[in-house]
Amino acid sequence: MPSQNALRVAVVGTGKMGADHVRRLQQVISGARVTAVVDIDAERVRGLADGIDGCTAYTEPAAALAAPDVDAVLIASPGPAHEAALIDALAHDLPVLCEKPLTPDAASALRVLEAEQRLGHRRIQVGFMRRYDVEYAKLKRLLDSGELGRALLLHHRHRNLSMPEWFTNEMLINDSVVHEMDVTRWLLDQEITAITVLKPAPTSHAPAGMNDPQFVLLETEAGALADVEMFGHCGYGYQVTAEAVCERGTARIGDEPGPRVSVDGRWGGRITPDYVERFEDAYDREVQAWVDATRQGLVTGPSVWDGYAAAAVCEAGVRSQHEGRRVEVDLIERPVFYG
Ligand code: ISE
Repeated sequence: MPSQNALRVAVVGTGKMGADHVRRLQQVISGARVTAVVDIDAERVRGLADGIDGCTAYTEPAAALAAPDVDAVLIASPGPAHEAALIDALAHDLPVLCEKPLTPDAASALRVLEAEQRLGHRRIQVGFMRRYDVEYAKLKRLLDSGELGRALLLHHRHRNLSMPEWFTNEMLINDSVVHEMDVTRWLLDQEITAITVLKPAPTSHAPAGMNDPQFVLLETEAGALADVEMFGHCGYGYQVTAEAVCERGTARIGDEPGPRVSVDGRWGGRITPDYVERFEDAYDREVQAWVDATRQGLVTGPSVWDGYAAAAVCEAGVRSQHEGRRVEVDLIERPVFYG
């Protein structure tokens, strides 16, 4: 909850995710308050700022980032706007939590990677919030413990009720499957080396021209495989699951968040409608961790390297989507700076 010497945050981009982060920072997170909101939609941003004590509305990120009452930045604008805001935040040496994707392509992600290295210390955390989901975190600990042996396969399912009408085929990779790219790298501690995107006959519920669902195959440096069913218009709810197949056993998450209700001769449960609700706790934990670390002068969580590596896989994925073939991922060597 906002307090006197709380971290003063500028939220850049106040669409669905940005507005939810403003609410979160004001009402859920301790040690932070929102002092600036930025959006090209002047009316929307003024409306938001009017409801928050000591908060100024801006239509340009640069003006907010230069404001004397801003200590840190949360970027939730569309991916193509991230690079300029990130470079500007680094120029002001401001701590950043940047929603995924870091940037929409590998070249721009590389420019951010180089800018942060030039600054000489980490400042940016990338918003791969699934790492903060309780079940994903348990799966990570289980795999790291070695109890199940070496991981051989990951099966991911990523289903959305529907997609906004401006959502494109490429965004199914860049904005949606990017999560599975990150969790695959993170769960297995391996880079992804190649990707194949397959396009089965589309559902009649997808807009004309959209290949939905898509089936994505990721290959990793140690020879594990991960498959992703990406379904943007499943029509019944938001569902994200993962299963690891290892040498001595398997582990599945995301199936049944509960409660499992038995009534009237049947059993079942509720399916969340969207990611804001399904991953609400993960977002809370992610933003609280960022605020806590920032107040201690630390940077934790997914790094610009993680954002760049995912962007490189996305780029190869979009090429595979267009060319209908397996594409190898072109990744620079990991700089010592990123450990
Ligand atoms: C959205 O941008 C997200 O990040 C969600 O987690 C994902 O499930 C959805 O497909 C994306 O559009």
